[in-house]
Amino acid sequence: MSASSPSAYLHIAEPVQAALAAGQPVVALESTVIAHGLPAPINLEVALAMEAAIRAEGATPATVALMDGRIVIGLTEEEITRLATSQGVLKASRRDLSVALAWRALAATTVAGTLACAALAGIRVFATGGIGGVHREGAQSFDISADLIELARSPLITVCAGAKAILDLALTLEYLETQGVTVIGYGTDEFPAFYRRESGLHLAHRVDTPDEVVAIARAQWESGLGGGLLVACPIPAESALSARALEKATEQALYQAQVTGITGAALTPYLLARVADLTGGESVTANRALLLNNAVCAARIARALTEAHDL
Ligand code: PSU
Ligand code: MN
Repeated sequence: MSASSPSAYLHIAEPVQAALAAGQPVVALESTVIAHGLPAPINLEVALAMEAAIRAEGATPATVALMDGRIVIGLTEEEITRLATSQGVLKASRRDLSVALAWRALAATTVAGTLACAALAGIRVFATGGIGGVHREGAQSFDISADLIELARSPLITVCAGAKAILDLALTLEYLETQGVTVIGYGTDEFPAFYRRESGLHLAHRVDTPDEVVAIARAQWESGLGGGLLVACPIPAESALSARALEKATEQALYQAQVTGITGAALTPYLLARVADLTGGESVTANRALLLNNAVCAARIARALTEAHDL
């Protein structure tokens, strides 16, 4: 077998290619949130609204997925619709990427999968909702999302609203530290808890502007240190949910997962669906608000990055 160019497996859509070549801002978006994280039909609406929010900020969105044997960077509206409305879409973390390519499967990329693919395309900024993390009782189950390793590995700035309380947030932060991931609070001193602005967990570093994020990213990359940065941006105050309803739903979802015997890659989508059901429409509205907020924040960082320097 002759060595083949990685570009045979990589399709960068024309608008994304043009923006990258011109040094214009690009924001990568994941697709597991579309296929497995949000219920239909709001999944499609939110995916398109995130792209529109990024364009309104003067950046180019690049939603990532695997289809027809290729990594696609910058899905068309038709391709996003296919992902949002198809049954049996694979959930691709880093370990699944090569298999999905070989099988020519339709696969949505997680944070880890998206980071790995976006890095191949040279994209530097990525917006998601919540990252995966260390599951509760992860010390026994070893269920630690590959997101945490990929955040350390890929040279991107990931903007998230923290992680959901279905996870052990304290262990998640410990593990990010172990992996050497720089975690920065954006306008906050605490690690945000997705639907809620606070978790009670203090962060070592805080910034309040896109330029400050860019200064840190440049220091990290131009010094040769490399790796990724996690920017934790709390949900807007007016969209945040109260603690009590969430705790009950989370406990119940975790209990149901345990008695049903759900583990591995299926666990996060199962818990997300149960919590969404148990909290009703309210949690989905909050989810939408934080995703759009992160898209805007990421677009502003991407803009500041291209204005600062060509990296
Ligand atoms: N958390 C959410 N919504 C999501 C996810 C996490 O609130 O949609 C998705 C992301 O794509 C994340 C993935 O990368 O779940 C983590 O899955 P796992 O725990 O299996 O690594
Ligand atoms: Mn897992």
